[in-house]
Amino acid sequence: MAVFRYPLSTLEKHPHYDLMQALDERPRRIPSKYFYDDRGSRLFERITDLEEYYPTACESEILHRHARDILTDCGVPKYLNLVELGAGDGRKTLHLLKAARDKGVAVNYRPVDISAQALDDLQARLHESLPDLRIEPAVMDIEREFEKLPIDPKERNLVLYLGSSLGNFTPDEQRVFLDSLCEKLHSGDRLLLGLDLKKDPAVLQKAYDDSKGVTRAFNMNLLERLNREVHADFNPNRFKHVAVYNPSTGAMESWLLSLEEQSVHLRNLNMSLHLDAFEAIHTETSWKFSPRDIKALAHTTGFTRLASFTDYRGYFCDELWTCP
Ligand code: AVJ
Repeated sequence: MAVFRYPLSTLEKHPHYDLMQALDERPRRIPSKYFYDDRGSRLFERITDLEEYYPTACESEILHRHARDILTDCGVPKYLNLVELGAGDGRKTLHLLKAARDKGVAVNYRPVDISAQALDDLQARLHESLPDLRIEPAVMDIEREFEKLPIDPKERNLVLYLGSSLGNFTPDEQRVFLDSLCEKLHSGDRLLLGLDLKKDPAVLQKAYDDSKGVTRAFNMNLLERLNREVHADFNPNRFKHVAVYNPSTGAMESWLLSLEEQSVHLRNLNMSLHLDAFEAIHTETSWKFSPRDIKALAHTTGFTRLASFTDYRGYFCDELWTCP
């Protein structure tokens, strides 16, 4: 389970503690946050440009269409501390930033991301469209540095957690995360939460195994990253990208399946893996949500739902919540 608390134990402070633990579990895992090194973040941006990866287009449509409504539902404050978790390239957020400018809301935009490269790209891009924007990026692993989130106790906060990134946590982790966030926010602060809705698995399948192979490359990059970062000797050709919908959990799952029996050595971690033929390493679960799931999630974590916005196909939704 991800941490979301502080201080970390001595063991947890090891930079690859979570990775070593996960590789030792059965089924073996690589934590999903490892996708987002600089190369992985760029690959993810290419995914978001794919026709088949609908979530980004849907959420962009929602934010474009409803940016003003969202600010109205935030009470159109004079000043807004806008914290974005896992901001990535920030393209969707531009709609909200422009609406704030047009409404005279002074925004301090504080994008948080695990990739420094992604934040540099974002800053350069935003500087072109909104040269006067006040922006304070922060490189951060929100699982391990939750207490460092740049929430301002003296100002109105709007936290953005878009793209259904929450869906990469297990349901238990989702609740713990939202509980902790609600506790950290003040009465009247807002959360805009992007959630991918349950839908025909055929649509999901194409989104997570696209015809150009970008998602495959994104998944394989995990192995290449470990080769670079901890001097492992994975041979990506000996693995297969597998993306499947699990109807019993209502989630998409991504795996790296070993095509043969093999041993892999991770030199800097002092660790060897023996993989059987067709043994699979779990790399990501992308939970999908039903309207009932969403209601329950808000209810059990102490948030009040203010509004829900969806795209024309009804594939995705952005939920605006507040803490009492
Ligand atoms: C945007 C991080 C939630 O699960 O859909 C895209 C990442 N993985 N294609 C998702 C992802 C494979 C993604 N998140």
